[in-house]
Amino acid sequence: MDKKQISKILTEMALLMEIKGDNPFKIRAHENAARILDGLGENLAELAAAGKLTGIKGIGQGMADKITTLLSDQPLEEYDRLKKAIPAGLLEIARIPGMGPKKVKAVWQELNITNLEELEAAGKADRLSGMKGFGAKTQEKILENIELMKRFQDRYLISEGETAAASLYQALKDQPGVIRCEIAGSVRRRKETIGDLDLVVSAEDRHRAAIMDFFTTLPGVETVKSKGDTKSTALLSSGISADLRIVSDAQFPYLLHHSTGSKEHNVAMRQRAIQQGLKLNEYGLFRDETNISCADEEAIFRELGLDFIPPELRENYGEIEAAAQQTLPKLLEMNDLRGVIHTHTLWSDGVHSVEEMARAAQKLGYEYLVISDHSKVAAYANGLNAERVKQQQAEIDAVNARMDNFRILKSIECDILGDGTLDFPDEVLATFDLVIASIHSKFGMTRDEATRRLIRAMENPYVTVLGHPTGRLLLAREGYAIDHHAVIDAAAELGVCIEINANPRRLDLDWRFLKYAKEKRVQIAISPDAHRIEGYDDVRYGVGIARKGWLEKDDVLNTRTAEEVLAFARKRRQ
Ligand code: DGT
Ligand code: CA
Ligand code: CA
Ligand code: ZN
Repeated sequence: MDKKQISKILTEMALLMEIKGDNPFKIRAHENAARILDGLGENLAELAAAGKLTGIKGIGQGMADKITTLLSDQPLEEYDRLKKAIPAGLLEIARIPGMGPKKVKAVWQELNITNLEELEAAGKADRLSGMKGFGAKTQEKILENIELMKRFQDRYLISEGETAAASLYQALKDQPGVIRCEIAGSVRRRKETIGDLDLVVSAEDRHRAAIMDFFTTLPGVETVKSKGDTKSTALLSSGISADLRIVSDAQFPYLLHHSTGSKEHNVAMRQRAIQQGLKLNEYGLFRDETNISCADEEAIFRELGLDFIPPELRENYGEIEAAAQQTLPKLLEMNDLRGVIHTHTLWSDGVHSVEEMARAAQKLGYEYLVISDHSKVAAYANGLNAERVKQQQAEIDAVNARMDNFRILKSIECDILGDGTLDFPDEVLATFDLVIASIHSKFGMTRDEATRRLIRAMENPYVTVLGHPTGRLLLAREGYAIDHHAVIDAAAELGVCIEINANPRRLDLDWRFLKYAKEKRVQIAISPDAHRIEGYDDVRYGVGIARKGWLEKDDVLNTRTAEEVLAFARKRRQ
């Protein structure tokens, strides 16, 4: 087990204990330990091996023992006991926004509710509203959120899908007999959420059965939904379902293309083939009944008179026409990014200091870091008032003076207030190198109101970047509706950059509007919205979304130098 998995288990244990009604100190200890592991820079296994776990502030002997047990994949008795004592459905209930552990405990003990269905039934029968701490409004909210959860139940974030797919891929690719192996489906297309995993393998016939046996008995497999010589479906313990298909190496490129999708792209490709007197399907590309041999996907596209279409673009959003005219974009790559935009530190709700965040960014090869803690109205996130802004800026100056070939830019994630004005007066805004403006409150607006609120905020000349434009939380909360085109038009006219918030829960601005933004020449920032060093990893999801939106290096603000970013911000202020 790795650090991340252990932290997840400790968090789950804290939740289980809270539902059970355990000692608050014990609960806090588990929560704290999880947080410490998340922020830990060192290698956990090495620390444990050297007996140095108790040297970490906040980790006592008892906790160190638990971590060591989990590290070595031994069963943790206390965890197993908790899981036995608390019905699993209650954990699901605890994920409903508005259902804290206290409420979960109450419905369990007073109404004997142990799963989502029972909770929904109780709500519909108006049995929740009378309970202490609930009320009619809460009941209504809970029912709404159950509705949302049911809708999202069978989908997963790209981060979850990618991790699960990558571990299957790693296991399969070196199996005896495997010639080629690829992840296909929505994960390969870098969709923001995924339904199931699709893996494709080529192998000689005689190896197929053994590869299927291997796949269906992998440690992460909970149940096998179907098993055959050419196709199997396994349900992983994470809840994600995975399809594996095995074909001959000659058929591999066609199957890879087919399984990558999207369905809409495939349909359009098949139509193009028909127009050329050909037939394309998962088994081959045929003229009459003869297969045109293609060594790889590139060859399939070439035979159809097309440039290679990167998987991210395969959504039937005009990619086939562009490939025919050789006008596909040269998509953004990770390496094009020079700086990190939108990060938080200990000054607000982040877990690392200014210097820690800066050194970590430099280590990853970045040239600059835009630190943007929350502004004062965001009290829940320890937002900065004008006085603390001054102190933070002094600290940034000091760290900048200590660092070579790296620069921290001073910024703020300034709240957009209900009327579209900003949380700081212009004199304070002027002290930042750039300003990110975001909505974090008063989501109950009409589409018109939300659009006006965003545009009014962008009209302030100190605003450089519009943060997570819709406030959506994927698979959890619908964003407020906005007129995307009007917001993008305004950004173009005003010279404001819009971010792709790269946190896999957000991925907001949605990729479906990026092509329009690009046509309007709006600059886009790829922002990890990192609250800890590990958060920098999320940039990859943002790059995936940028690529889905046809973005090239020049469309992205943080492919530019720090000086250029400063100039971009300054231009609006003149
Ligand atoms: P997901 O799993 O919902 O996130 O999305 P995908 O795109 O991974 O869809 P999935 O797993 O149902 O199927 C994988 C690919 O197989 C899909 O992207 C395209 C192809 N495919 C599935 N059904 C059809 C179909 O009815 N027609 C065509 N042409 N292709 C299909
Ligand atoms: Ca899929
Ligand atoms: Ca599938
Ligand atoms: Zn934010």
